[in-house]
Amino acid sequence: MDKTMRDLQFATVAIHSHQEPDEKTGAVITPIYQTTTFAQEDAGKHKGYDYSRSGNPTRTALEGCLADLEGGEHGLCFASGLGALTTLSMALFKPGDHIICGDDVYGGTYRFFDKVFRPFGVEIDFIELADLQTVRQAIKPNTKAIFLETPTNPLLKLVDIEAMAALAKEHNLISILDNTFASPYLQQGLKYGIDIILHSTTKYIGGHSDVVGGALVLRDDTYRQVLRFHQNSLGATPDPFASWLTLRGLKTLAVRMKAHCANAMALAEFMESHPNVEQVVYPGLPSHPQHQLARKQMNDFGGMISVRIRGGLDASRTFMKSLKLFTLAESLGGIESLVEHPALMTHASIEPEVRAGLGITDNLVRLSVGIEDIRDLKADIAQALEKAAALAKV
Ligand code: P1T
Repeated sequence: MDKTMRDLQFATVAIHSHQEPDEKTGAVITPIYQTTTFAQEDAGKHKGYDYSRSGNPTRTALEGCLADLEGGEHGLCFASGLGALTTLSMALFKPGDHIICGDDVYGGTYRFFDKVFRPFGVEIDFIELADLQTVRQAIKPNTKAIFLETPTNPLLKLVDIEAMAALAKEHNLISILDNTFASPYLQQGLKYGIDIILHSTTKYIGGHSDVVGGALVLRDDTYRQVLRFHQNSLGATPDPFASWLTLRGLKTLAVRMKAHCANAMALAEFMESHPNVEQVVYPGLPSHPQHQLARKQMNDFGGMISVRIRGGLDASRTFMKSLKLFTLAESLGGIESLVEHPALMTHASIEPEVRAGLGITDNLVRLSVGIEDIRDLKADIAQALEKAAALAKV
């Protein structure tokens, strides 16, 4: 972490880390260095930048700020969350290696590991990470890493970060945490011993549903060189404007997360008491089986809720279509509320029998609760549940 940031609070770091006024012009906001290349004084002699795939000052500001917010040494940004995942995977694993991955992860993460990386010769096991003994038994001589999400997408299951990082350390494995759902405001895995944090910055970090991006944050120097080399060699890097938009979003992460969490908590409580809802899954509810773990490792409970609507697929479709403020769309973490159907949308690339085994049922609906006024969101959910209930009764 940048020494000057060490004693400052999260919201302050988000606004000031690596974002000093521009030395040359005094511009208060980090400029968009919209250039592909940089003049060299002599062949090979430059001011630290030679080509924007390899590095760009706007991206450097974002990478440094993210590293400080996660409490890490280095940040590396990518064109998407999957760009971060594929670069990390190509850099750290080779055919014959074995990776343990949580069984409930973003559909695109599953698809990459299962359909792209497995044929490449890397062994992957998707397993339930809640039980440490199961994970222990899955470790083989060629196991190289444990990859986890917490809270998971879409079932909002929790993984004990500290226990998983300790287990990885004990067996000399790399621990990688996809922190997209929580964001560094709610959860910082590096302090629990995780080696590498992954983000889809498309979500809470960007926060406005207007820029796709990804990031890795490293606890220390161990993987810096190999990851920087692959970041440049594979080329899945963000352009200067994407970096700038993400940095702009990041500045307000603290205030946005507070509002997301407050709204989600209120909606989760409201839906849990509604007769047309079969189950509400939200880490902030005492009914969540890992509520205590959430209290331990998260500062608050996040903006994502999964809910099972009474009446099956038809009632769920009616519910989603009847919502007026929640837009039916993939993605999450923006200021506006979204609703989506994991089985038909974000997790459709997972085989139906695997999905069913996980509990991604046809009546499971995922809400990304935005920061609109809670009274409007509640009214919207109430009227859509009434419509779904009317259908369920027919
Ligand atoms: O979309 P991209 O920026 O490439 O990030 C992929 C990704 C990685 N990790 C998690 C936990 C994610 O949720 C995602 C993307 N997720 C969605 C698009 C979604 O609607 O769930």
